[in-house]
Amino acid sequence: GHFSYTKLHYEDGAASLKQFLDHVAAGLSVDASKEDAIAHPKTLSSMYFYDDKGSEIYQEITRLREYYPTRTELAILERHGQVIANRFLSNKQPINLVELGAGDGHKTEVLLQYLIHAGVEFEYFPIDISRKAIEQLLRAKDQEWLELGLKCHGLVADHMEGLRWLRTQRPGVHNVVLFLGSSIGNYDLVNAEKFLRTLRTELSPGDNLLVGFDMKKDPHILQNAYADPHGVTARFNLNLLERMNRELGASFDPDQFFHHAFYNPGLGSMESWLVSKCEQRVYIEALQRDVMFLAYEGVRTEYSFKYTRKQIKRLSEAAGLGLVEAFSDENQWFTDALLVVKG
Ligand code: AVI
Repeated sequence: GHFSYTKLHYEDGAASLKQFLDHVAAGLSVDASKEDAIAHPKTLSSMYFYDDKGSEIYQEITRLREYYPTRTELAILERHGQVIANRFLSNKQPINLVELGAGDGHKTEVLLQYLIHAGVEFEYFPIDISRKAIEQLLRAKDQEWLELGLKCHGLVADHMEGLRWLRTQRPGVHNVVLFLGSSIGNYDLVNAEKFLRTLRTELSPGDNLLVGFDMKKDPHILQNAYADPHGVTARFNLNLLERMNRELGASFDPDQFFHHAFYNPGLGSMESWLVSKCEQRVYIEALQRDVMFLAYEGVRTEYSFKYTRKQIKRLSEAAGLGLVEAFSDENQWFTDALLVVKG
């Protein structure tokens, strides 16, 4: 391949397995026969969806007709890419285009094309914690990017580690950070603000962010996207049980659980749950103990918060960022918000 990458993150299999185990121990320790279980159900974090199998199923989700966010964001970048590129051009300085969690790079491709054609001088730095993800991205795009004359350098790193590295390697270069695909929605509102604020501390006044937000809309549309009739999202959710079987020696029978997704208008969030079909006991070898499930007891596995323009502005400002411009599709189903680090 032509493109290089730098590995900052030392992938310690034992440490990450221990982290997963501790998370599962804490999340599944709730005894549903006790009073407080109503306010505090069993939970697991959606960040554990994304093992190799889960990432593959997620890619499948993004291609579903019912899952509108990916193609809608693609349409936004096609529609507004020129304007976005011109904004960066008018700054008249070279840019680090930094992407957090690049995925298959398909959406970014559109933006890269616009930047190149507008004559913006930039280098592209995709950052991902997974070496496999960076290698795949570089391998897939190698030839194409070479022909475009693009300079690209992958970073296998934690998001913040990667930004810190860039600051030492390319001091004073204007950063434009891409955080696309509404991943910010998987944080609750407190943690979304915390995430943006942490990001801001790694950046300098005047640096930009382009952040994808899924917008509030008719819950039927959301329902169809997160409980698709093909059962792909169900497989995605149930893979978490199989991951515990694979990695923690658990004895989950995925057929004894079902995927349940719904919109919570009080929170303004989609919620995904795994619901036990019957009263059952599951042994987790790595914990050396059983976990009990009552019939129809649920484990909450995901939030996916939906935003309004006002909330995007409020969240940004609470994190010390200014909302420069919000780019949406014609239905206002999705927004890519261009933010600036305030001085
Ligand atoms: C990765 N994240 C933005 C997706 C979402 O829409 O919250 C994950 C997903 N969950 C179910 N379908 C897709």
